[in-house]
Amino acid sequence: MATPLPRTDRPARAPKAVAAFVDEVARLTQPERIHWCDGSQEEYEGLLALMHERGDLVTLNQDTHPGCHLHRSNPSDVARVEHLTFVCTHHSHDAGPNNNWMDPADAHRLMRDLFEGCMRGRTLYVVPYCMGPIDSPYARCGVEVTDSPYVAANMGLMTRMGSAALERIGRDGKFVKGWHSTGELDPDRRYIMHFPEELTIMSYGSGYGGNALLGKKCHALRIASWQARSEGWMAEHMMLLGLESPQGKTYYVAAAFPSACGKTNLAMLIPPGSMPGWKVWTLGDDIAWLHPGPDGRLYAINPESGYFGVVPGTNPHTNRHAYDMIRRDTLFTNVAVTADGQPWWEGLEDGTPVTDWQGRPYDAKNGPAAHPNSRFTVSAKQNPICSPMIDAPAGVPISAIVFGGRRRELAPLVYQARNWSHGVLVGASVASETTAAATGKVGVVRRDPMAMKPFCGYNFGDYWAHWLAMAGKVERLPKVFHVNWFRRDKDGRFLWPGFGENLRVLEWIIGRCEGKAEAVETPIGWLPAPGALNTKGLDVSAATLAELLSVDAEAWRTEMAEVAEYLDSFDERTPADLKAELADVQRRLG
Ligand code: OXD
Ligand code: MN
Repeated sequence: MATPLPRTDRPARAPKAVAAFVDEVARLTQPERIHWCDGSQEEYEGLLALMHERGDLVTLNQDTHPGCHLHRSNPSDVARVEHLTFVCTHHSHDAGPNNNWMDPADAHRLMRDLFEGCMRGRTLYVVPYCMGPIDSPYARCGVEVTDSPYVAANMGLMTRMGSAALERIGRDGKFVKGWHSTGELDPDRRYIMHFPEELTIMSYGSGYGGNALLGKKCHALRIASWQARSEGWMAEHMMLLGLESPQGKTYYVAAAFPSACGKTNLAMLIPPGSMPGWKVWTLGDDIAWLHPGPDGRLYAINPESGYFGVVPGTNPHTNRHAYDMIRRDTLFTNVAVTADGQPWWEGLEDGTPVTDWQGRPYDAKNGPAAHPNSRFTVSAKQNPICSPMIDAPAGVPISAIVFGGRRRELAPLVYQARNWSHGVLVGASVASETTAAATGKVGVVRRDPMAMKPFCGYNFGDYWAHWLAMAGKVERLPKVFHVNWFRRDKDGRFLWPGFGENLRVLEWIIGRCEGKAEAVETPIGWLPAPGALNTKGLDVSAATLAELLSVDAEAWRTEMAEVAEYLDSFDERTPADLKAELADVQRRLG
C-alpha cells in the first residue's frame, strides 16, 4: 500500500502538475508536514520565529538594526561547492569540459538514495517562485521544495515567491522542478545536480545560498542558460544599472564580473562630488536575462528581486547605499557580533567584534571575525537607488556590455572591443583571481569566460556559438567593453581608486556608445585617447594613468597564446569564427 501523504495546506488552486511534483517528493522524502508558501509577511515572520525557536537564528540589536537577524552556517558549508556541482545531460559533451558531468540515470539513482526518507520529522516547504517580474513575458517560474526554513525565507527575499508565482505557473503550464534538502550537512553527502533536459535541479547536503536557493545560480543561470540557447535569449552573470547623465538621459549597462569582484558595488555606485548631475539606478547586482526586443535592441530584466551580497568591506565609504540598506530587515549569514548585538565584519570601520561567525568568543588567532564570504540577504526595494524600471515587464534596452576580472597585471583600466564578435572573444578570454565565494584556493588566476565558468549549464563551445549567433537576432547590439579595477603597482598597491571613481570609466563607455568619446586603436581594441577620460578632481597621477592605460604587447602575446590553448580545449565545439577573432588579435600583436 502506498504510504499516506502527510498533513498539507495545499491551496485549492494549486496547478495539478505542481501538486503531482510535491506528492512525488513527499512520497520519497517522508516529511512530517507540508507547507505551501504564500509569500506573505506573516509567513516570513513565522519562518524567522521558527528558526529562533530551533536555535538557527540570532536576533541582532533591534534598536540599531530593526528586523535584522543572523544565521550561522555549519562551518563546512559556507560557499558554493563547484567540485560537487554537476550538469547531467545524456551526452557528456553537451555539458562540456567546463562542467562536471554525470550520466542522468546514475545521478538520479544517487540523489534518490540521498533523498529517501531525508525529511522524516521535518516540514517540507513548497516554494513557488517567479524569476523576473510576474507579468513579464521574459520571466520563468520554478517550484523549490525544501526542508530548510532558512531557504524558504531567503527565497522570499530573493524571488517573487508565493501565490502570484503559483498562479503564473498555472497559466504557463511549465516550471523548473527544484529538490532541496539540507540532509545531514555532511560534505561527503553533498551534491548539486542539474538536469537541464528535464528542467530539474536536485541539491542535497548544503544550506549555502548558491547551492540551496535554487532560483539563483541553479535555475537563473545553469538551467536558464540552457533554455535561453534553445529559445534565442541569454542568461548571464551580470549586474544591471541605469546611468542618468546630467542631461537627464538614462543609459543601461550590463556588466559580467566573476563572483565577489564588485558587481554589487558597481550596481550601487555613488558619483564622486566632482561629477555633479550624474545618477546611478540599480536594476540588479548578479544576474541578467537578455532578450532581443521588438525595436532591434537587446533588452534586459533582472530575474531576482533581492540581493545576496558579500558583507566584508561594506562601509559608508565603499558602498553607502548598501551600508544603509542593510541596517534594517536583513538576514545576515556568518557575520560577527559586537557586545551590544550589532552585526560586525572586517572593513566596517566602527565597533568591535566579541563573537565570531562561528559563535565563538572572537580571537584574532582564529582568523577573521566575519567569514570572508559572509552575506546579506535583502529585498532590492530597500536599495535607496533601486531603479523604478525593476518591475518593468519589457525590461530595459542595453547600450553596453562590460566584462571584467580581478587582474593585478595585464588588463588595462578599460578597452572597447572592435565589434560584437571581437567582444565575444573579449568575454571568452576573461580571467580572474579566485575569491571566497567558492570553496578552494583564493587569489589564483583562472579562466572565467563571461564570468560564467561556474554557471554555464552547457558546453562553453556551444555557448560562444550562441553569443556569436545573437548578431543574427539583434540588429542594434550593445557595444562591448572590458574593465579592470584591480591593477596593482610593483608594491602591490591598487593603481585605480575604484568605487565611485569608476563612473569616469562608465562615462567614457557611454560616450563611445554615443559615438562621442575619443579612442585610440590598439591591438587588443580601443582605449581612451589621451584626455578622453574625465579626470577632473581625480587624485591619480598622469604616470599612473598612463600605466593603467598601457598595453604590453609581449604580455598580451603570452595571454593570447594561453587563450588559444584554452579555446582549443573545447575541441570542435569552439566556433571557427571565435578562433578567427583570436588569430586576428594575434596578428595585430605581431
Ligand atoms: C554569488 C556568486 O553569490 O557568484 O553571486 O557566488
Ligand atoms: Mn554571482
